[in-house]
Amino acid sequence: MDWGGKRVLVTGVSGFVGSYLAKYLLEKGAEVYGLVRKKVDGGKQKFGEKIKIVEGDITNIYSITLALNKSEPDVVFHLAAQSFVPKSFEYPLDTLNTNTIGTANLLEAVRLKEVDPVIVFAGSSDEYGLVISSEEQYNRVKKKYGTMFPEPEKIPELPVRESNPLRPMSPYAMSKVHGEYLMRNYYYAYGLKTVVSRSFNHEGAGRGAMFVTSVITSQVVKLKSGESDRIVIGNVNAFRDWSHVMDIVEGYCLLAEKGKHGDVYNLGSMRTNSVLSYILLSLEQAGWKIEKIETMNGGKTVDNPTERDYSKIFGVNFEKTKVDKMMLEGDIEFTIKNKG
Ligand code: A2R
Repeated sequence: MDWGGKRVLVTGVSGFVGSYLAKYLLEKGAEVYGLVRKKVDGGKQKFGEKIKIVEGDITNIYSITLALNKSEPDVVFHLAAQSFVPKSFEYPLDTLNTNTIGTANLLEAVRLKEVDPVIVFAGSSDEYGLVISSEEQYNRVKKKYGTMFPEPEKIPELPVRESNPLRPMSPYAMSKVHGEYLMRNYYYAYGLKTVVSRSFNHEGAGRGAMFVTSVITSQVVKLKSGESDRIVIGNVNAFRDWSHVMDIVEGYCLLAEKGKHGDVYNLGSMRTNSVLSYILLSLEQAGWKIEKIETMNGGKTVDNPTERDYSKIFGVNFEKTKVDKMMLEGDIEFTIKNKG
């Protein structure tokens, strides 16, 4: 799309992705309006006067209507959300209110105002929730959750396709499923030009400090500066599909241009890596070598895995990394030696 002169409204512009997206669109010549909550001055701080800040709260339909009046957008990127999964367990109603009711407010404001922008919704791969990868896992899951979840059509349910069943496992994921269905329904019911993404993890400078990649990176920095001599982290065996944030930003722009209205698209890298592999890569990049990995809380360990086992398990080649013990559950502590 030629973004030159296009009027774009970005909700969540002060957030991690919103700031990258706004910058990208400004560079492409778009006229960018950013919805920003009153207490925040993020847009101006980051983009000077180039981005047009519109004050508003997604949970308040009147402020969204005002934002639409001011911006008269050709495209809306709807990124505003409570985006942190652990917080959603603590504050499920706030999460639903922001992510689901907030989305309904935006759609309803667009419908009532009779404007006709393309609306791109930042949904999440978390909407898939529980993905069945083996018969054994399926039997365990079925025993635990009964008929609560849709049956798999095939096992393994990999790669994760848009047609996979949605089994949201957190209030955050649930709120995004509802937001997504609202988006798609407003297309079928009212003809609004909505497009939904289910984005897999995306990372880059400026990622919130509480997200796992930032937690790891800040611990590596502390190691480098001598402030600490260890990395402590839980759940290292979770696997993620990581992209750079700019790839996802470009994906959102492609969806605005080419996405089929009322439809849904995965955005991701098609590669998965474990949190442990992320830690090891970060350490390697920073010039450290893992001498030994041991459990802190007596979790199950595997002694002396070969490098081949290691590469197979984590999908990464760590030829230079010597691992004495590999932990399978619980918190772990790394004993680390300088490379030289
Ligand atoms: O917290 P603030 O005031 O800086 O604004 C955040 C905004 N936001 C809201 N904006 C208007 N009304 C609300 N009630 C409201 N609640 C939150 O959403 C911030 O600008 C943005 C969220 O930014 P992050 O937490 O950094 O999310 P990130 O990583 O940029 O993700 C963007 C989207 C989200 O929908 C995620 O759920 C999805 O991509 O993966």
